[in-house]
Amino acid sequence: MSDSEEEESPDHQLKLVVLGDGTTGKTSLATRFAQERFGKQYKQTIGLDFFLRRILLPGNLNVTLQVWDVGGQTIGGKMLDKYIYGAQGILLVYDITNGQSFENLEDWYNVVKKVNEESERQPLVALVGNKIDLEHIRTVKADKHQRFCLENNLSSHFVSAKTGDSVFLCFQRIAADILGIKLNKAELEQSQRVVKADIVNYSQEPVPRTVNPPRSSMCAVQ
Ligand SMILES: Nc1nc2c(ncn2[C@@H]2O[C@H](COP(=O)(O)OP(=O)(O)OP(=O)(O)O)[C@@H](O)[C@H]2O)c(=O)[nH]1
Ligand SMILES: [Mg+2]
Repeated sequence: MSDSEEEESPDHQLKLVVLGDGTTGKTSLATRFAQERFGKQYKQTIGLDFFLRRILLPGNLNVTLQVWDVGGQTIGGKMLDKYIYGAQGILLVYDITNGQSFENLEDWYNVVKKVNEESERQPLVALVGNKIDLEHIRTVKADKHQRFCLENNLSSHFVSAKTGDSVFLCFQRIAADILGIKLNKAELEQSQRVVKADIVNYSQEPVPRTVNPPRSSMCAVQ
């Protein structure tokens, strides 16, 4: 097979939906992953934002991750079910320094379960403890996190959107798990380094804030 043929291997597309209370760092995580940036200033997400990044998994597999960054205020709203529908992966995000944000994940998870009640294929659900740079003021104990994972069969992640610690690894592991690909130690170590290649700058600055995403964006999702 020639190089050009190899490059043309079809992309996989995965829809990942990021859920959790306001200020837990969902937008920061998505921005860190897709654009290698972090902003200290908080700008509430109204409705939904989109981010996109292509990654390469073992076996020369190109995977485009569509990250649906859902505003924390959407819980209880009419649109939330629609945002979650069709996701292959769900990231349940809490702030390790905010116990309430962990307790409230139960509500977010219940919505996910309800939306997928009737569907044959269940999304992979990941529990993501963010802000591990603030370990010294952690209030949610790691064993609580682990118990929630075990009880619900969730994949477990601790990250910092601020420092970038384990953020790429988190998205890479989720994508690999969804596609049934095993990552070896070298690949996991590689992803711990800051990877700047292959960034698809989908959300240009300033990041658009849309209550109802444009139809074209919605239709792009399979
Ligand atoms: N120290 C620290 N601060 C963080 C981290 N991630 C996010 N923040 C800060 O937390 C605040 C909220 O971050 P956002 O990413 O906007 O939170 P969000 O979950 O998107 O909030 P909503 O859009 O309201 O749902 C911002 O001031 C961020 O700078 C982190 O890993 N460490
Ligand atoms: Mg946000």
